[in-house]
Amino acid sequence: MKNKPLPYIDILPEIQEALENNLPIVALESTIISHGMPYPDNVKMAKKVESIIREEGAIPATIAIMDGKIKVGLSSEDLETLAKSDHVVKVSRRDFASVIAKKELGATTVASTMMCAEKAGIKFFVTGGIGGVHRGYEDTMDVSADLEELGKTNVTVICAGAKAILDLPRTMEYLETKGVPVVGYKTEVLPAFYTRESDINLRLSADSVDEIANMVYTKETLELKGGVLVANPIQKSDSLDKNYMNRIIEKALKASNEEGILGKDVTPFLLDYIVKATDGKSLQANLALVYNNAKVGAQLAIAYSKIINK
Ligand code: PSU
Ligand code: MN
Repeated sequence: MKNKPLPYIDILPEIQEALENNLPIVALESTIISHGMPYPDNVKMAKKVESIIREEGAIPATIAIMDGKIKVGLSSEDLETLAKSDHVVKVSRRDFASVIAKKELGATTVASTMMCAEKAGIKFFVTGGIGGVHRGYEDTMDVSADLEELGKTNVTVICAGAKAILDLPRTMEYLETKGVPVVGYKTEVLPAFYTRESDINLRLSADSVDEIANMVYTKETLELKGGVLVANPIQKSDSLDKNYMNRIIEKALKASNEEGILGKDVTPFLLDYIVKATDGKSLQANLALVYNNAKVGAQLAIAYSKIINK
Protein backbone atom coordinates (compact mmCIF):
# COMPACT_ATOMS: atom_id res chain seq x y z
CA MET A 1 0.00 0.00 0.00
CA LYS A 2 1.11 3.58 -0.70
CA ASN A 3 2.60 5.59 2.09
CA LYS A 4 4.70 8.15 0.29
CA PRO A 5 3.51 11.62 1.39
CA LEU A 6 1.64 13.38 -1.40
CA PRO A 7 1.46 17.14 -1.86
CA TYR A 8 -1.79 18.86 -0.93
CA ILE A 9 -3.01 15.91 1.10
CA ASP A 10 -3.56 15.83 4.81
CA ILE A 11 -4.32 12.36 6.15
CA LEU A 12 -5.40 11.96 9.77
CA PRO A 13 -2.71 10.02 11.72
CA GLU A 14 -5.17 7.24 12.63
CA ILE A 15 -5.92 6.72 8.94
CA GLN A 16 -2.27 6.95 7.89
CA GLU A 17 -1.41 4.26 10.40
CA ALA A 18 -4.29 2.09 9.20
CA LEU A 19 -3.05 2.46 5.62
CA GLU A 20 0.43 1.35 6.60
CA ASN A 21 -0.98 -1.72 8.36
CA ASN A 22 -3.50 -2.70 5.66
CA LEU A 23 -6.41 -2.19 8.03
CA PRO A 24 -9.94 -1.77 6.63
CA ILE A 25 -10.77 1.87 5.80
CA VAL A 26 -13.95 3.29 4.29
CA ALA A 27 -13.95 6.65 2.51
CA LEU A 28 -17.01 8.92 2.67
CA GLU A 29 -17.95 11.88 0.49
CA SER A 30 -18.89 15.36 1.66
CA THR A 31 -21.21 16.69 -1.08
CA ILE A 32 -23.91 14.47 0.39
CA ILE A 33 -23.45 16.59 3.55
CA SER A 34 -23.22 20.06 2.01
CA HIS A 35 -25.50 19.70 -1.03
CA GLY A 36 -27.37 16.43 -0.54
CA MET A 37 -29.35 16.92 2.67
CA PRO A 38 -30.62 19.80 4.80
CA TYR A 39 -29.09 20.87 8.13
CA PRO A 40 -29.09 19.41 10.80
CA ASP A 41 -29.95 15.97 9.37
CA ASN A 42 -26.82 16.16 7.19
CA VAL A 43 -24.39 16.42 10.10
CA LYS A 44 -26.29 13.84 12.13
CA MET A 45 -25.99 11.50 9.13
CA ALA A 46 -22.27 12.19 8.70
CA LYS A 47 -21.54 11.32 12.32
CA LYS A 48 -23.77 8.28 12.45
CA VAL A 49 -22.26 6.84 9.27
CA GLU A 50 -18.81 7.12 10.82
CA SER A 51 -19.97 5.41 14.00
CA ILE A 52 -21.62 2.55 12.08
CA ILE A 53 -18.35 1.96 10.23
CA ARG A 54 -16.45 1.89 13.51
CA GLU A 55 -18.96 -0.48 15.13
CA GLU A 56 -18.40 -2.90 12.27
CA GLY A 57 -14.64 -2.72 12.87
CA ALA A 58 -13.42 -0.46 10.08
CA ILE A 59 -12.06 3.11 10.07
CA PRO A 60 -14.09 5.94 8.48
CA ALA A 61 -12.36 8.57 6.34
CA THR A 62 -14.66 11.43 5.39
CA ILE A 63 -13.04 13.55 2.67
CA ALA A 64 -13.30 17.28 1.90
CA ILE A 65 -11.14 20.13 0.65
CA MET A 66 -10.09 22.60 3.31
CA ASP A 67 -7.34 25.22 3.63
CA GLY A 68 -5.80 24.35 0.28
CA LYS A 69 -5.55 20.64 1.04
CA ILE A 70 -7.38 17.38 0.53
CA LYS A 71 -8.39 16.43 4.03
CA VAL A 72 -8.76 12.69 4.59
CA GLY A 73 -10.52 12.22 7.93
CA LEU A 74 -12.51 15.12 9.38
CA SER A 75 -13.07 16.34 12.92
CA SER A 76 -16.54 16.82 14.27
CA GLU A 77 -15.97 20.57 13.88
CA ASP A 78 -15.09 20.11 10.20
CA LEU A 79 -18.29 18.13 9.65
CA GLU A 80 -20.30 20.87 11.32
CA THR A 81 -18.68 23.52 9.09
CA LEU A 82 -19.45 21.57 5.91
CA ALA A 83 -23.01 20.97 7.04
CA LYS A 84 -23.78 24.59 7.98
CA SER A 85 -21.75 26.85 5.76
CA ASP A 86 -23.44 28.36 2.70
CA HIS A 87 -20.24 28.89 0.73
CA VAL A 88 -19.14 25.29 0.28
CA VAL A 89 -18.14 24.61 -3.32
CA LYS A 90 -19.40 21.35 -4.81
CA VAL A 91 -16.16 19.91 -6.18
CA SER A 92 -16.10 17.40 -8.98
CA ARG A 93 -13.01 16.62 -11.10
CA ARG A 94 -13.32 19.87 -13.06
CA ASP A 95 -13.32 22.08 -9.94
CA PHE A 96 -10.62 20.20 -8.05
CA ALA A 97 -7.39 22.12 -8.74
CA SER A 98 -8.93 25.60 -8.56
CA VAL A 99 -10.61 24.98 -5.20
CA ILE A 100 -7.31 23.76 -3.74
CA ALA A 101 -5.32 26.59 -5.32
CA LYS A 102 -7.74 29.23 -4.03
CA LYS A 103 -7.98 27.57 -0.61
CA GLU A 104 -11.77 27.45 -0.83
CA LEU A 105 -13.97 25.17 1.24
CA GLY A 106 -14.90 22.26 -1.00
CA ALA A 107 -17.18 19.26 -0.68
CA THR A 108 -16.25 16.22 -2.72
CA THR A 109 -18.70 14.38 -4.97
CA VAL A 110 -18.51 10.69 -5.81
CA ALA A 111 -16.06 11.52 -8.62
CA SER A 112 -13.67 13.65 -6.57
CA THR A 113 -13.95 11.45 -3.46
CA MET A 114 -12.81 8.54 -5.65
CA MET A 115 -9.87 10.64 -6.85
CA CYS A 116 -8.86 11.47 -3.26
CA ALA A 117 -9.38 7.93 -1.98
CA GLU A 118 -7.17 6.56 -4.74
CA LYS A 119 -4.45 9.11 -3.98
CA ALA A 120 -4.58 8.17 -0.30
CA GLY A 121 -4.62 4.41 -1.01
CA ILE A 122 -8.19 3.77 0.23
CA LYS A 123 -10.01 1.05 -1.69
CA PHE A 124 -13.63 1.33 -0.51
CA PHE A 125 -16.03 4.25 -0.50
CA VAL A 126 -19.60 4.40 0.81
CA THR A 127 -22.24 6.80 -0.44
CA GLY A 128 -26.00 7.05 -1.01
CA GLY A 129 -26.48 7.27 -4.74
CA ILE A 130 -24.19 8.03 -7.64
CA GLY A 131 -24.69 10.62 -10.34
CA GLY A 132 -25.51 9.32 -13.81
CA VAL A 133 -27.00 10.08 -17.20
CA HIS A 134 -29.79 12.60 -16.66
CA ARG A 135 -33.23 12.21 -18.15
CA GLY A 136 -33.44 14.38 -21.26
CA TYR A 137 -29.75 13.74 -21.92
CA GLU A 138 -30.46 13.96 -25.65
CA ASP A 139 -30.97 17.73 -25.26
CA THR A 140 -28.77 18.66 -22.31
CA MET A 141 -25.86 16.21 -22.58
CA ASP A 142 -25.95 16.10 -18.78
CA VAL A 143 -23.89 13.10 -17.72
CA SER A 144 -22.35 13.09 -14.25
CA ALA A 145 -18.56 13.09 -14.01
CA ASP A 146 -19.10 10.25 -11.50
CA LEU A 147 -19.49 7.82 -14.41
CA GLU A 148 -16.22 8.86 -16.07
CA GLU A 149 -14.42 8.53 -12.76
CA LEU A 150 -15.84 5.06 -12.20
CA GLY A 151 -14.38 4.21 -15.59
CA LYS A 152 -10.83 5.11 -14.62
CA THR A 153 -10.28 5.34 -10.87
CA ASN A 154 -9.52 2.28 -8.86
CA VAL A 155 -11.98 2.46 -5.97
CA THR A 156 -15.01 0.32 -5.09
CA VAL A 157 -18.14 2.40 -4.49
CA ILE A 158 -21.01 1.08 -2.38
CA CYS A 159 -24.34 2.77 -3.14
CA ALA A 160 -28.08 2.07 -3.21
CA GLY A 161 -28.22 2.27 -6.99
CA ALA A 162 -29.14 5.55 -8.61
CA LYS A 163 -32.12 7.82 -8.16
CA ALA A 164 -34.94 7.75 -10.65
CA ILE A 165 -34.20 11.46 -11.32
CA LEU A 166 -31.72 9.84 -13.72
CA ASP A 167 -32.15 7.82 -16.87
CA LEU A 168 -31.26 4.44 -15.37
CA PRO A 169 -31.04 2.36 -18.58
CA ARG A 170 -28.68 4.91 -20.18
CA THR A 171 -26.66 5.14 -16.98
CA MET A 172 -26.15 1.37 -17.11
CA GLU A 173 -25.16 1.52 -20.79
CA TYR A 174 -22.59 4.20 -20.00
CA LEU A 175 -21.11 2.11 -17.19
CA GLU A 176 -20.91 -0.86 -19.51
CA THR A 177 -19.05 1.21 -22.11
CA LYS A 178 -16.60 2.39 -19.47
CA GLY A 179 -16.02 -1.19 -18.30
CA VAL A 180 -17.44 -0.77 -14.80
CA PRO A 181 -18.69 -3.95 -13.13
CA VAL A 182 -21.98 -3.34 -11.30
CA VAL A 183 -22.56 -5.96 -8.60
CA GLY A 184 -25.94 -6.35 -6.93
CA TYR A 185 -25.55 -7.22 -3.27
CA LYS A 186 -28.14 -9.91 -2.58
CA THR A 187 -30.13 -8.71 -5.58
CA GLU A 188 -30.26 -9.52 -9.27
CA VAL A 189 -31.80 -6.23 -10.34
CA LEU A 190 -30.49 -2.70 -10.08
CA PRO A 191 -31.87 -1.03 -6.94
CA ALA A 192 -33.33 2.44 -7.55
CA PHE A 193 -32.41 4.32 -4.38
CA TYR A 194 -35.84 4.85 -2.69
CA THR A 195 -37.04 1.49 -3.96
CA ARG A 196 -35.43 -1.93 -3.87
CA GLU A 197 -35.97 -2.67 -7.52
CA SER A 198 -35.84 -1.18 -10.99
CA ASP A 199 -36.64 -2.96 -14.24
CA ILE A 200 -32.97 -3.47 -15.00
CA ASN A 201 -31.42 -6.90 -14.63
CA LEU A 202 -27.83 -6.99 -13.47
CA ARG A 203 -25.16 -9.25 -14.93
CA LEU A 204 -23.46 -9.65 -11.58
CA SER A 205 -24.87 -10.45 -8.20
CA ALA A 206 -23.22 -11.58 -4.96
CA ASP A 207 -24.66 -13.09 -1.81
CA SER A 208 -21.70 -12.32 0.43
CA VAL A 209 -19.16 -9.56 0.91
CA ASP A 210 -16.42 -12.20 0.65
CA GLU A 211 -17.46 -12.89 -2.92
CA ILE A 212 -17.23 -9.19 -3.80
CA ALA A 213 -13.92 -8.77 -1.95
CA ASN A 214 -12.51 -11.67 -3.93
CA MET A 215 -13.61 -10.09 -7.19
CA VAL A 216 -12.04 -6.75 -6.23
CA TYR A 217 -8.85 -8.56 -5.25
CA THR A 218 -8.78 -10.39 -8.59
CA LYS A 219 -9.29 -7.11 -10.43
CA GLU A 220 -6.40 -5.53 -8.49
CA THR A 221 -4.15 -8.47 -9.20
CA LEU A 222 -4.93 -8.18 -12.89
CA GLU A 223 -4.12 -4.46 -12.63
CA LEU A 224 -7.40 -3.55 -14.29
CA LYS A 225 -8.05 0.16 -14.09
CA GLY A 226 -11.33 1.65 -12.95
CA GLY A 227 -13.91 1.29 -10.22
CA VAL A 228 -16.40 -1.32 -9.12
CA LEU A 229 -19.95 -0.35 -8.25
CA VAL A 230 -21.72 -2.31 -5.52
CA ALA A 231 -25.47 -1.76 -5.49
CA ASN A 232 -27.06 -2.48 -2.13
CA PRO A 233 -30.86 -2.14 -2.02
CA ILE A 234 -32.59 -0.06 0.65
CA GLN A 235 -34.25 -2.24 3.29
CA LYS A 236 -37.89 -3.02 2.64
CA SER A 237 -39.13 -1.30 5.80
CA ASP A 238 -37.46 1.96 4.73
CA SER A 239 -38.36 1.92 1.04
CA LEU A 240 -40.94 4.27 -0.53
CA ASP A 241 -43.72 3.67 -3.00
CA LYS A 242 -42.43 3.71 -6.56
CA ASN A 243 -45.43 5.45 -8.15
CA TYR A 244 -45.58 8.11 -5.45
CA MET A 245 -41.87 8.86 -5.91
CA ASN A 246 -42.13 8.90 -9.69
CA ARG A 247 -44.86 11.53 -9.54
CA ILE A 248 -42.71 13.72 -7.32
CA ILE A 249 -39.64 13.22 -9.48
CA GLU A 250 -41.63 14.28 -12.57
CA LYS A 251 -42.61 17.49 -10.79
CA ALA A 252 -39.03 18.11 -9.66
CA LEU A 253 -37.72 17.68 -13.21
CA LYS A 254 -40.39 20.03 -14.54
CA ALA A 255 -39.50 22.68 -11.96
CA SER A 256 -35.81 22.33 -12.74
CA ASN A 257 -36.47 22.85 -16.46
CA GLU A 258 -38.76 25.79 -15.87
CA GLU A 259 -36.25 27.50 -13.61
CA GLY A 260 -33.47 26.89 -16.13
CA ILE A 261 -31.21 25.06 -13.66
CA LEU A 262 -27.98 23.96 -15.32
CA GLY A 263 -24.70 22.14 -14.77
CA LYS A 264 -23.70 21.10 -11.29
CA ASP A 265 -26.73 22.83 -9.75
CA VAL A 266 -29.17 20.32 -11.26
CA THR A 267 -28.66 17.43 -8.83
CA PRO A 268 -28.76 19.55 -5.62
CA PHE A 269 -31.88 21.34 -6.92
CA LEU A 270 -33.69 18.05 -7.55
CA LEU A 271 -32.63 16.54 -4.20
CA ASP A 272 -33.85 19.59 -2.31
CA TYR A 273 -37.13 19.72 -4.23
CA ILE A 274 -37.83 16.06 -3.48
CA VAL A 275 -37.16 16.40 0.25
CA LYS A 276 -39.62 19.32 0.44
CA ALA A 277 -42.26 17.72 -1.76
CA THR A 278 -42.29 14.52 0.30
CA ASP A 279 -42.41 16.35 3.64
CA GLY A 280 -39.12 14.79 4.56
CA LYS A 281 -40.17 11.20 3.80
CA SER A 282 -37.49 10.94 1.12
CA LEU A 283 -34.93 12.24 3.60
CA GLN A 284 -35.76 9.47 6.08
CA ALA A 285 -35.34 6.88 3.33
CA ASN A 286 -32.10 8.53 2.23
CA LEU A 287 -30.67 8.39 5.77
CA ALA A 288 -31.68 4.74 6.19
CA LEU A 289 -30.09 3.63 2.94
CA VAL A 290 -26.81 5.42 3.67
CA TYR A 291 -26.61 3.64 7.05
CA ASN A 292 -27.33 0.35 5.34
CA ASN A 293 -24.54 1.03 2.84
CA ALA A 294 -22.10 1.99 5.60
CA LYS A 295 -22.60 -1.39 7.23
CA VAL A 296 -22.07 -3.36 4.03
CA GLY A 297 -19.15 -1.14 2.95
CA ALA A 298 -17.36 -1.69 6.26
CA GLN A 299 -17.94 -5.44 6.07
CA LEU A 300 -16.59 -5.47 2.54
CA ALA A 301 -13.45 -3.49 3.49
CA ILE A 302 -12.88 -5.97 6.33
CA ALA A 303 -13.33 -8.97 4.02
CA TYR A 304 -10.82 -7.45 1.60
CA SER A 305 -8.23 -6.73 4.28
CA LYS A 306 -8.48 -10.36 5.40
CA ILE A 307 -7.57 -11.46 1.88
CA ILE A 308 -4.57 -9.14 1.54
CA ASN A 309 -3.28 -9.85 5.05
CA LYS A 310 -3.37 -13.62 4.58
N1 PSU B 1 -27.26 11.55 -5.65
C1 PSU B 1 -27.86 11.47 -4.45
N2 PSU B 1 -27.38 12.21 -3.42
C2 PSU B 1 -26.29 13.02 -3.54
C3 PSU B 1 -25.64 13.08 -4.82
C4 PSU B 1 -26.16 12.33 -5.83
O1 PSU B 1 -28.83 10.75 -4.32
O2 PSU B 1 -25.89 13.69 -2.58
C5 PSU B 1 -24.41 13.92 -4.98
C6 PSU B 1 -23.13 13.04 -4.95
O3 PSU B 1 -22.09 13.79 -4.36
C7 PSU B 1 -22.84 12.83 -6.42
C8 PSU B 1 -23.24 14.18 -6.98
O4 PSU B 1 -21.51 12.51 -6.70
O5 PSU B 1 -24.41 14.54 -6.27
C9 PSU B 1 -23.50 14.11 -8.47
O6 PSU B 1 -23.64 15.41 -8.96
P1 PSU B 1 -23.67 15.64 -10.55
O7 PSU B 1 -24.95 15.00 -11.00
O8 PSU B 1 -23.69 17.14 -10.69
O9 PSU B 1 -22.45 15.01 -11.10
MN1 MN C 1 -24.48 17.11 -14.41
